[in-house]
Order: sequence, then structure tokens, then C-alpha cells
Amino acid sequence: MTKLEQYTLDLFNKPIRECTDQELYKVLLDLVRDSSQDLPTHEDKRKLYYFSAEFLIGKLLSNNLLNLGIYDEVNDELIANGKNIMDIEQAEFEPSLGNGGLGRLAACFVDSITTLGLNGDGVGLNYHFGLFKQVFKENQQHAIKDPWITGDDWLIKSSKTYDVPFKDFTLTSTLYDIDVLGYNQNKRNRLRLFDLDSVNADIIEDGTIHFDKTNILENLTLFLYPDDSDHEGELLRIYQQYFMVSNGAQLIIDEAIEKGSNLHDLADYAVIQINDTHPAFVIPEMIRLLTGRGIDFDEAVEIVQSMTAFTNHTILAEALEKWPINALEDVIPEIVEIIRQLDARKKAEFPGNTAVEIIDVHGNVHMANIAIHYGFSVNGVAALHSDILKAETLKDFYEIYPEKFSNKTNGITFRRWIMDANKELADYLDNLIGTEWRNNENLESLLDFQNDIEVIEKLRAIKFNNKLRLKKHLQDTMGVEINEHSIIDVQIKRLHEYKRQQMNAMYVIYKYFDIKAGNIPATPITILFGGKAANAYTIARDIIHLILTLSELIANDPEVSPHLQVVMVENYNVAHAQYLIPAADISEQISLASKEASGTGNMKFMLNGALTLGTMDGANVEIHGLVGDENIYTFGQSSEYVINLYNTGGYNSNAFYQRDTIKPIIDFIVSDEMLALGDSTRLNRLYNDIISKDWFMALLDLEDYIETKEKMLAEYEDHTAWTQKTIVNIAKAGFFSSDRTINQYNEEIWHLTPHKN
Ligand code: 7GP
Repeated sequence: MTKLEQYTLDLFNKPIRECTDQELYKVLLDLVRDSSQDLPTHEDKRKLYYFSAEFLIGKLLSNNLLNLGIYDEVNDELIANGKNIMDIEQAEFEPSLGNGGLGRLAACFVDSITTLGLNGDGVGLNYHFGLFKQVFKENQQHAIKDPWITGDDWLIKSSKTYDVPFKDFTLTSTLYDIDVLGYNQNKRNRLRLFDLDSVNADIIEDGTIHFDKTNILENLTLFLYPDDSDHEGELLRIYQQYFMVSNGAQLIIDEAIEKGSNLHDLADYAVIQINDTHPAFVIPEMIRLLTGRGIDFDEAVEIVQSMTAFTNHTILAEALEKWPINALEDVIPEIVEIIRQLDARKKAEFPGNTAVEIIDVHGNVHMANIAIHYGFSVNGVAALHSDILKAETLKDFYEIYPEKFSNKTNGITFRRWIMDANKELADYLDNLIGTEWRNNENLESLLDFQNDIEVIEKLRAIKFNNKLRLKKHLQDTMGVEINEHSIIDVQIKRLHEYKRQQMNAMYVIYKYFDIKAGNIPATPITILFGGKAANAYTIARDIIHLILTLSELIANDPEVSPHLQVVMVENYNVAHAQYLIPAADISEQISLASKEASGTGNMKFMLNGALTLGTMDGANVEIHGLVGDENIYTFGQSSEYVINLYNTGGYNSNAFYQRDTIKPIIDFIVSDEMLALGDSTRLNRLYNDIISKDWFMALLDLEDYIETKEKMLAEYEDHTAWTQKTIVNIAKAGFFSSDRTINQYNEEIWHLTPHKN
């Protein structure tokens, strides 16, 4: 009897063939969890703790089967019994423990850390509802709760628990672990997610989510990043951050002592990577814990400094966290005391240098500044971003500590983003270039096939199959019908003005006019959007409304709809991405230059044979460098130009709006046709914002964007030449493996010894 048969029988007392997908999901969950638990965790002295408020891990079933090396075996057996993993995996709820790029990066990183045989755990929080679930009603985004903890999930309750002291009470944590498996690795790591036992899901939903944010005892781990636009939300976030780091720091000390540390040598046992500023309180917290255990303050500062490294993920001012010191006083007064001391030291060391002070004259505590002064490493996430940090955002720090700064260009795990998401392509690559790429991510020998007609045809066929797969997925999940013979153009990412979904929507209007004028595209075009807007971010929700309204308008227009379709995928998440990316022809990476720190979707599309339509921003710059001008479509003003425009205040959107090429497009947003379908307040607000502010300069690049996209669509018609470009993109994607990124972190920052199997 096979293992699968045995498990099925034990759980449901019937053969595989007679089980429902839901039942088989439980069987496989048990089987995989048991197999994972059989793998030992690392025992080495030195360990990495990757602290992150987010881990956007996605569904784990097929990924874990893949990493255990039993995917094919299990799937063959299921197929022989009339079942398959794809259907079974529908029963799994996706943990929504992240907002976007930063959280997904953390998920790719823990996969690579384990795959490379490094001793490293993720440390975070176990949010009960994660991020909200997005639903569309009347062409608007509504937010509802997204329960994912069902009992049939990957959480394993541990016996570890810690006390976390706040001003008015002490909270006792519960720790849940999720096993992190590496690809063909015989040791596992873990995600350590701290939680409370007392969570009370008493919430009100009326299109948005309300709950008692002051009831910390019951609500601390209820949601990820609750709206912090009010004071109570702000306090809740401080509670969450401190709860996360205090637990994490206590765990580090515990584990180090177990391995023989005397705490003076703690930095030999542990290195902490803090994923943006959310975990930056770990620095004062670790100092508090060490001094509480008899180490003097100076030495504690030195120890913590030598074991803490910081990554910055954005230059957007609103994301560089600063907390009013009064708010901190209300929650964690002991930590404020330590922060004051840390601040005083730096004020004495750098008198008058207000740009680098931790507590500013308004009484705000700058979290990044704590991390930079009191850590040993600061890195950006793509070459351009790291340069901007040095030259602009963190210039004053760079002058003081040039040796701390480095770049670590982001990466993506190939296990999820090709082996799992695009099996057909992965298997075909095995045939062409052998299976070694699965271990070393080197795909360059694919270039030998650039002129091979058979290969070109096969790659086109795979793309078509992925379009069919996407079509079925959208039918099943949204009841939407797309044309599998169309060009698939995809923009999926959080909704933000700097990412410029509004510019893509402006293109849609341009194309709508063009088709109305009788210019029928040679191949129909499907433009897919996906992404959530923070519920308090009004303009972003207005942009969603614009896209959904355009989608409806075009769908209702028989003249245009056979040639152009616009779909906004509801509740975009990792699972949707795994269908969308392999099916895409065009990868929209159109942020305003200088604003997208890196992007990682851009890498996933490239790896799956889509061509980038992008600005010279973030990692697009490195993609351009690797594939060459002929194999990418770039447009728009440079980051230097844009930074200068901001510095001089020289951008005037209204001057662009007045152009004959632009005015009709923008006016259409508030046309009678649109107002008949859409909400006048939302559309007018957006229109007025664009013509008077346009803070992220969509109009600056609009003409160039339209022209470049048109050129791209025209060139798609030469299918051979297009596919040859996709071959170059796939072949050059190896650089963007997160294994490469993690090797760099390890060699230059963490210094752990890799275990080879
Ligand atoms: C994102 C950046 O916007 C994106 O460009 C980058 O690829 C990603 O991090 C991973 O480095 N930032 C966030 O998701 C975020 O929340 C605020 O930043 C702290």
C-alpha cells in the first residue's frame, strides 16, 4: 500500500478515488506535515533571524510537495485515481500575511535560505485575518475580513510562550510555527509567528472593517496593518511591532543560551535582519533584555549593533516610519527611555546634524534612524534604489557610515515562480537544457535555441496553454470569460499612484478611441489588472473605480469589446499571480522612475517569458542591462530627471493636460458615458487630481507610454521575433533567483555556514 493510500484510509476509511478534493486536501496536509516534521531543524551555533511584519507565503501544499521531491509521485498517483493537485489545492486557504512586495520577498527569502542549507528562521506575527479580502460591488472596492486559519492549515502550536510588558499590562504570547522546507533539503527552518490566545473576532463589516482598536488584549493580532490614519490605529501598530520584536528577541536569547551563549557573545549566535522599519524596535528591546540580564548599557549597545542589519524597501516619505514619542510613552515607556539614551549619544556625536537624529524637534522618533545608527549594515533592494539611498534619501547617513551601505538586488524563488506556477515550461526546459538549472538557476544555455523554429513553436504553445489555464481560472473564480487568442497584458501589484495603474487606464481610453475610430488591432488585447488599495487611500480606490467602470463600458460596447477587454481580478493574491504570470505576454512595470525600489513581479514575468514594458526604475534597470535594448520596451523620463523635477517643483500637470493628445483622454474620465456607469464623486475627484496635481506624474510619461505600447503590440505580430525576445528574457532571468540574492546577504552580511546535503 502506498503512503497516500495508507493516510487516506486512516483518515477517511475509503480509497483515494472515493474522496472529495476537500478530503484529499486534509490527507495531503497530514502527509506533508508529517514528512516535514521528520526533517530535523538546524543545530548550528550561528543563526539568522529574519524579522518581518509580513510573510506573504501563498498556498503551501504543492510548493511543499515540490520541495520534498514527491510532487510528481503524488500527482501521478492522484491522476491514476481521477484526481489532481490543482483541484485539491483549491481547498487550501491562502494565508494573507502580507501587503505586497516586501512580504512576498520575505516568503521567497525563507524558501531560499532553507534551500541553500542556511540556519535561519522568519520571525513575525500570526494575524488572524491578515490583509482584508477585496470584493467589488458597483465597480468599487469593498474590504471584508479574510479568515484563513481553519484548523486545516500549516500552523503548528509550539509550547514556547513569552511575557511582553506594556505600560498598563503584560501580554503572554503563543507561538505558532510553520515549517519552511528547502528544495531537496534534509533540514527545515521555520516561520515563528507570535500570537495571542485571547483573540476575539468581534468586528463590524460594512464595506470596510471596524473593530475596537483600543481593545489590545483581544485585538493585537487580529489584522495586518490596520488603518493607522487615526490615533488608535497608530497605537495598535506600535503594540503589534513591539509585541513582535519582544517575542523575537526573547526567542533569540533563549535559543542562544540553550546553545551555550553567555550573552556577551550573543552576536556569535545570532544575526538579525530587519525587513524595513517595522521590526526596528528590536534594537532597544534587545538592549533592554541584555541590560536586564546584567550586561552594562554600553556593552549591550555594542552587542546589538554588531548583530543587526537593516533593509530599506522604499523611498516614499510616508513609509519611512516615525512615531510621536508621546504615543510611545503610552505604550512602551521603558523602550522610550532607551531610545532617548540612544538619541542623546548620537546628538552628542553629530551635533547639529538634524537629518540623522533619532528624535526630532517635533518629538517624532525616526525608526530608520535607529536602525542605521545602531545596526552594522544598510541595504537597498536594487542597484538604482541603493544609489538613490546613498545620494538622496539617506545621504547624510552615507556620509557618516559609507562602509555600512550596500546593494542586494531582490530575487524570486524559482521553486514557486516557475517549477510550481509554470510546470509545463519547467519540464520543457529540462528537455532542452537539462535539469541542472533547477539547482543553479542558470538558464543561459537556452540562448543556443534562439533560432530553433521547433523551440520557438513549442514555447508559443506553452504560452497558449497557460492562457487557457488562466481562462479557466478566471471563469471558475470570477465568472469572467477572456479570449485565449488575445495578447495578455498584465499589471498586478498594490494600487498606488506611483505605480501608475491610472496611466495604464489612460492607455485603455486611448485604445478605446482608436478602435472606435476604426483602427482594429491585428490581435485582440486583454488588459488585466489586479491589486488592493488601502481602504483609507481614497485616490487609489478612485483608480480602481475608474478601471472597473472602463471595464464595464468596454464590455458593453459591441464595437470595441471583440478587440479590447479590460479585467480587474478581484482579490489579487499569490494564487491568482500563479495563473496570471505564466499567461502574460506583456509585463507592465510602469512606475514613475525613482519610486519603485525594485519590483519583483517584473522578475517573475521575465522568467515566464513575458516582455517588460517599463520605465527605467527599480530592477527594470537591471533587466534592461541583462537582456539589452532590443529585448525590453522602455519609455519615460529618467529617475534623475524626475528627482530633479521634484526638487525644483517644476512639474505642472495642467500644462500636459492641455495637449491635444492628452486632453480628450483625461476628459473622458468625466464624460457622460462614464458618469452614466460610474460614481460621479470618485471620477470627478480623480479627474481633478490628475489635472491639478498628478503627484506621481502620469501625464509626464503618457505620450511616450502610449507610443511604446503601440510599438510593442505591432511587434507582437512577428511571432517568431517576439518569441526570440522571450527566449532571451527567460535565459537571462537566472540573475534574479532569490538564491543569488540570499547568497549575497549571507556572504556579505550574515556569515552563516551553508549545509550541503
Ligand atoms: C516594496 C517595494 O515597493 C518594491 O519595489 C520592492 O520590490 C519590494 O518592497 C521588495 O523589496 N515595498 C513594500 O512592499 C513596502 O511595504 C514599505 O514598503 C515599507
